[in-house]
Amino acid sequence: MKSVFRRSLSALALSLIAAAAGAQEKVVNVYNWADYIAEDTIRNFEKETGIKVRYDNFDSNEALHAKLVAGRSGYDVVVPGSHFAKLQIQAGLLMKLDKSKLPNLKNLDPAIQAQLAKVDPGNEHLVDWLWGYTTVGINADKVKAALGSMPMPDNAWDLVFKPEYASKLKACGITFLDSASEVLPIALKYIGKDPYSNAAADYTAAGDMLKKVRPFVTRFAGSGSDYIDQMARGNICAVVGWSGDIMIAKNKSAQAKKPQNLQVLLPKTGGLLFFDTMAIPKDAPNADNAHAFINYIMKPEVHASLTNAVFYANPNKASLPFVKPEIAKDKAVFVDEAGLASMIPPGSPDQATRRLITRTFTSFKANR
Ligand code: N2P
Repeated sequence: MKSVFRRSLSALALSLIAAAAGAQEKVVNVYNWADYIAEDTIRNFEKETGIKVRYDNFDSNEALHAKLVAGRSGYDVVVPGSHFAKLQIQAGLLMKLDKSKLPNLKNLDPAIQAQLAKVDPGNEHLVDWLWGYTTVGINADKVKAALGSMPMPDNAWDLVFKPEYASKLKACGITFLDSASEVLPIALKYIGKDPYSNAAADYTAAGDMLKKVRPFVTRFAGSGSDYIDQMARGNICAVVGWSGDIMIAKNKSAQAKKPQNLQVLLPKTGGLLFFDTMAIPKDAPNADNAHAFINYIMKPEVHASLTNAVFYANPNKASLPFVKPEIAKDKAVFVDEAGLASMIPPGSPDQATRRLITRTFTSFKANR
């Protein structure tokens, strides 16, 4: 009896030591956009796998890109837009995925995989997290009141790019995303240029157009700023923002019983489509756990729960039965063919062009 007791005690001690050692190793460091996950995703993953998640947010593709270029970010999973991921693949900053550890890849929609294969041939590095578009969102009641007798423009981008409209909306608030790569392709297309032009003159023209509305832009905001809350509180009239974020704000305002009539518009000259992708940095300290995390996200119920929480479409065909019906049929979330055809596809300008883009945006922001 005694020796059995002793043996079980030492077994207990051993398993405690193993658990402590295991706990030290079983970590995954995830770097993602803010407001882009369900409330229970991390908790459920931790419970199912025993891997602890350290979760941080970045506020733009530019910020994430700079971190990856600098190296040793310490992250195991990052979520760049596919167009930035293309540059990161080319620069050798991302690891090839071990598909034997990603059995749930079978759940993904071949059409989305084909989209991503354009920037990642053979789908070797990237798995889509969610997708959506940068567009103009409005507080319809406030815009109507601010415009008075002026009818809504035919191209919704006029609201934020044309002084006649923007000057009227200034008082109720115009917010732009604080990211050059989000605004410039849209601005170029709006003035009739190639959204990914590499001609300096086109950037001058886009800068001139933007300069005229600069006095009416009340704020620049990144992912993780409080712009969703500000929309939900009715403090923003028009926003150049991300589709799902605008819907999150609408939903929040309804939950707070102060519903704002927020609408995601599909402007004539197009929103800017994005596919945000999970990838593993080359120097990730916990690559196995990163694979476990990516595979977990691709479970049908999990991918559906992300869409249900943040109103972005997911790439997971098998998840559709788990997506709330009102979201599954919402064309602002799962954009239809015509909507997609109107959009600016993601693009990856070369470095010299990226400098032009940044410079144009910086002087727009600084109003000089
Ligand atoms: C943040 C969503 C970011 C999408 N809530 C932009 N890639």
